[in-house]
Amino acid sequence: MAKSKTKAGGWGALISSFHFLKRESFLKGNKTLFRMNQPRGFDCPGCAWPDPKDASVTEFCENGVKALTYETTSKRATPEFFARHQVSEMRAWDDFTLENTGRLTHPMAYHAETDRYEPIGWDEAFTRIAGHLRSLASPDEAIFYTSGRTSNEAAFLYQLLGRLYGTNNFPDCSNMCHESSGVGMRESLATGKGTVSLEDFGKADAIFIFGQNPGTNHPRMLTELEKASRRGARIVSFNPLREAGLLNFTHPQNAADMIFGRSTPISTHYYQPRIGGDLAAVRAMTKAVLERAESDPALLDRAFIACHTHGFEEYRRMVRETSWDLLVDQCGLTRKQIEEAAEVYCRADRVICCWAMGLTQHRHGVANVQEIVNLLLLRGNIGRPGAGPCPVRGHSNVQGDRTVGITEEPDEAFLVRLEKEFGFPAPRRHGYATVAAIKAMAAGRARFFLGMGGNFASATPDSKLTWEALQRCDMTVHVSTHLNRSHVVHGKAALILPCLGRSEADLQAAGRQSVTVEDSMSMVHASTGTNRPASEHLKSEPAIVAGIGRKLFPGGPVDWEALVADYDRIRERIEAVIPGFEDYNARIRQPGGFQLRNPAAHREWKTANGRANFVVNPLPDLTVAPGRLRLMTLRSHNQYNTTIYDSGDRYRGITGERRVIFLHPTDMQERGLTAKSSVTIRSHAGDRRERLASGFRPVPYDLPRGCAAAYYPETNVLVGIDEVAVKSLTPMSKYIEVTLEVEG
Ligand SMILES: Nc1nc2c(c(=O)[nH]1)N[C@H]1C(S)=C(S)[C@@H](COP(=O)(O)OP(=O)(O)OC[C@H]3O[C@@H](n4cnc5c(=O)[nH]c(N)nc54)[C@H](O)[C@@H]3O)O[C@H]1N2
Ligand SMILES: Nc1nc2c(c(=O)[nH]1)N[C@H]1C(S)=C(S)[C@@H](COP(=O)(O)OP(=O)(O)OC[C@H]3O[C@@H](n4cnc5c(=O)[nH]c(N)nc54)[C@H](O)[C@@H]3O)O[C@H]1N2
Ligand SMILES: [Mo]
Repeated sequence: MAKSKTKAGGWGALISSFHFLKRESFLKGNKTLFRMNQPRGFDCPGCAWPDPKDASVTEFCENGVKALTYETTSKRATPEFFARHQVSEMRAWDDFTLENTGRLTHPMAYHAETDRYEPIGWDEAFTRIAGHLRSLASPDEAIFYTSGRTSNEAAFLYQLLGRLYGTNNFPDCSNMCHESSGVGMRESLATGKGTVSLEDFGKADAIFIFGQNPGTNHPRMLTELEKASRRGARIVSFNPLREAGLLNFTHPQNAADMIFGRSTPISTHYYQPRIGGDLAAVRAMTKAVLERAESDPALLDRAFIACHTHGFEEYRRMVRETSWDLLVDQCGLTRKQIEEAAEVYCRADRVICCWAMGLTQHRHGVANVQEIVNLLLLRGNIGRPGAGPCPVRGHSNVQGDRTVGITEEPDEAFLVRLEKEFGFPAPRRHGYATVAAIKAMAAGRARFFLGMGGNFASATPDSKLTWEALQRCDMTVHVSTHLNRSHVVHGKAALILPCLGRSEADLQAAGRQSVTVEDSMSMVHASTGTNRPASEHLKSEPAIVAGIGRKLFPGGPVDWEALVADYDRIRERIEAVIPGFEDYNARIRQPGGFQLRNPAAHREWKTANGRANFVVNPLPDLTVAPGRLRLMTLRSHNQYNTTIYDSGDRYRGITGERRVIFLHPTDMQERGLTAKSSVTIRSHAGDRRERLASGFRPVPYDLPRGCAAAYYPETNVLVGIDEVAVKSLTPMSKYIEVTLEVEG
């Protein structure tokens, strides 16, 4: 078995942090790190975990250090670099090599004759973009993608640009991420966001964590879990893998614990369901709760159910009619384990349920989320201190981007306010989400792609098809900080527009600007970069949008120049269009910012029936043909999505490689595989197209039989384009049916 770690943090985290600080030539005496997540500093460009009110000067984590050193690296991808390498050559490089060339320094345009990117002036770049957009037969032939690092200010201007132009084609990374949470919770509770805040973690008696690996992806969450564990709260993890960060934690900034090698146990209970088994597992828990309540009626919050909810009787009937055998068989846990988890749930007065990609990226991702809400509703665990649903977001401003209008399905009230504020007719037809955008480009129905951050080519499913789709476009444009796959798999014309990173000073006509972001718990706060920009030719994201806007709509209803001169003006317009941003400019100047009000957190239900809904969903069909495995694709400890910081995965005992597939030892034996074999993974999507990924080394691991895991984005070639979640259309990155073929 791979020697996975049983604890996170500690010296390993500290040593690794220093390694990255050194590797990226983080300057001596550089104070940048101490401005991260501070009231007057900038927000960590890593995850969306909130900053505590009393942030210590070292409110960062190992992976935050990686995210920051990645941005502040001394390496540069200059015009001289691009002159040395043809694009067809770079296309053969892996993702690490591409990004490791460092920060982009100049706007670059692709030249087909030389197969090279060559420098282009900003003005000329904006003119070309406007020219291409004008040449399209319909505004719906253009696609405006957003990744979740984009600030509120940039995102608001960006959606304004696209809607002025006439389309709602705003796919974003959220379509591949927490869309199932948003869709599920909106139907149940009329909010797409979690209802808990950081203080609630200090009050919960039990915290359930489904399908999330906080040790790697939200390391600062471990601080809250550590505190909760120390005061005796129960922490219950549901994860097919035993993840180090969910087992034990040593805070690298706690000197005594570091010196004496002490760690705090995190999970009091650890259950390893089969991949995709969570709906059955949670339903089995609600079945156990409902059965207990027959002899102990006080177990249910009957007053809450009666006054605040709808659909309880129907839900109870459905659960009663679902057999234990079916539930136990589908989730792969024993009835005893389920009863135990239900016991923890019933004994706790205040319960928080957290989740991330292990729940959302399934065909039944929306149902997974709704079942967790059903569980919470049974005992009134929402809208009171220490309790509630907590989808833990990914990108640092993915939630804010949605709040300020990045969505392919805008609601009517928003469009009406936008029209009134800016005096133009906004388009009504819903746009493409990510998967629809790929299909539209592949079919030639969309011919222009603009990416505001992110790495569309690597992050999306069905890589081969996605690459063909991008290459069919007349023009692809990327606003980026680093070279990535999306720049080398490009349209007939292609531009790279280099932008400032979060840690860099953003100087505009009115002086240094701050942007704002919204974290996982709806806190909106300012982020002010202070570093010298990586190159004098960089522009901020808002300035780039404004540059395009000026060329595309000269004399139009928006004074782009004035808005970008002083971001307070952008915030004034956000305030006018989006409810909840009253006194925006004043409130972000208070330390810590302000929290957007979530009615569901106050037991105000804005659903059509005015109640919180128990939603009944059928169990999915999770049978796989004999010999097949269920493969989940996940993140190593050394990557940020498609950005690979380094090979290896310390917590899972992997060094120096990424093309590994984690398997149950018996599954390996049955296939005659050893840790020295090399296998090709073949996926079996519904459309029966051939999808292969080769050169993977099997690694024996502690996970259930029939389950397998490998890293993203190397395995995105295996995700079929039509393998998406019901209702949210999120690609099923955690459930790919595969077989293995021995190579050589
Ligand atoms: N350092 C770092 N931080 C990050 C990111 C990063 O790449 N690097 N990415 C950011 C982004 S955009 C996001 S969305 C988040 C992602 O944060 P996570 O959701 O934690 O990321 P994944 O690596 O996809 O891990 C999913 C977890 O779900 C488990 N899992 C998989 N399938 C199932 C299942 O069927 N049931 C259950 N119960 N568990 C399952 C896996 O074993 C794994 O522990 O992190 C954010 N933060
Ligand atoms: N198989 C599989 N696929 C997945 C997932 C999975 O678990 N499995 N997870 C999905 C999830 S949860 C997500 S969120 C998506 C992520 O999808 P994306 O958000 O599209 O991808 P990232 O890898 O985060 O984007 C990295 C690029 O962003 C650029 N960048 C970095 N910082 C900045 C900045 O400040 N400004 C700008 N303009 N650009 C910047 C850099 O050029 C870098 O190359 O991937 C999804 N794809
Ligand atoms: Mo994400």
